[in-house]
Order: sequence, then structure tokens, then C-alpha cells
Amino acid sequence: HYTFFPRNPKWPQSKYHLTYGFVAGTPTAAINAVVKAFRAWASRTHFTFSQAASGSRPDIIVGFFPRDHGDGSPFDEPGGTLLAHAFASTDGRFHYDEDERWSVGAVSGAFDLQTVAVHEIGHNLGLGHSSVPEAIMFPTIPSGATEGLHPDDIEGIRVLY
Ligand code: TQI
Ligand code: CA
Ligand code: ZN
Ligand code: ZN
Repeated sequence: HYTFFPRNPKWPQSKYHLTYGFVAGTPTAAINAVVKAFRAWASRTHFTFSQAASGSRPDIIVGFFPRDHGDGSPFDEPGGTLLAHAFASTDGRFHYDEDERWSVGAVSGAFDLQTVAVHEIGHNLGLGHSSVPEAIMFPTIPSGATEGLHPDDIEGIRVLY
């Protein structure tokens, strides 16, 4: 079953169209993976997403950062327990751990950029972790091909909003 964050933070009704942007220098492979992850959420929820025009401030900003990067949630070493994090709604930060090995699709010893993006965007939208093992919000990284949304993930968004 889906969960929410304490006090149910969520985007206001005026913000059902969200813009996203990337920190300068974000690799193209990561941008493509994140764009696909936003499409997955847009296709199954009332949210729509588009890339922020240059010069405007995006609602959700995506980038790669190593170790302590100034937001109070430092990442750890490669292969450690931490690989990415996202802040719940209105604070739209979504960070990948720069020190991990990242891949497009299933590669042994690396994490799939798109699968992690779908999970982290779920946090950006206000979802906590799910107890349904097949849900993208289940707190275990699925090994294998890129994972998409499960009815439990969609239901969580529907109930929250
Ligand atoms: N980062 C955790 C996560 O995104 C951060 C976290 C822990 C968290 N507890 C939370 C975020 C509660 C929101 C609410 O879940 S992580 C996965 C997993 C991580 C973990 O680096 O541990 C994924 C990042 F576990 F689901 F596989 C991405 Cl997909
Ligand atoms: Ca790490
Ligand atoms: Zn961070
Ligand atoms: Zn999570």
C-alpha cells in the first residue's frame, strides 16, 4: 500500500503542470531517462510536465551531486546504501549520487537511471514508500529492465490529490 509524507505535502491545484530542468552538465543519457520517467507519470496521472524554458526557474530541478552537497542529506560512497533522493513537492529537488555507476537499461553492477527517476519523481509528487513489492515506490531497487508504474502508485496519487 502507498504512503505519503508526514502532513501530506503536495502540489497546489494551480501547479498540476510542472516544469523541470537540469543542472548544467547533466549527461544526455540522464536527461533522456528523466524525460521518459516524467512521461510515465503524465500518462497515468492528472499531472503534465514540460522542460522549463531557459532562464525560468523549474519546479523540479534534477542534477548529479557527490557526498555532502549542502542540502543536509549527504550521499555516500559508490555501492553504499544511498543512490538518489528527492524532496516532497514544492521543494522540487531531485538528486542522483554522482559516485554511483548509472546505466540505461539493466546492466549488472549499475543502477538504471529511468527506474530510479520514476521512483524519485514519485517522492517529488508527494508519495512515500509502498508495501506492495511490485510498486515503483517499494523501497527496493528492482533489478532487471526499467520498471514502470503499478496500480498502487497511481492509486496513491489519486488519493493524495
Ligand atoms: N534514497 C531514499 C529513497 O529515495 C531516500 C529515502 C529514504 C526516502 N526514506 C525515504 C525518501 C522516505 C522519501 C521517503 O527512497 S535511496 C531506492 C529504492 C533510494 C532507494 O538512495 O535509498 C530508489 C533511491 F530503495 F527504492 F530502491 C532510489 Cl529506487
Ligand atoms: Ca552511494
Ligand atoms: Zn541532495
Ligand atoms: Zn524512496
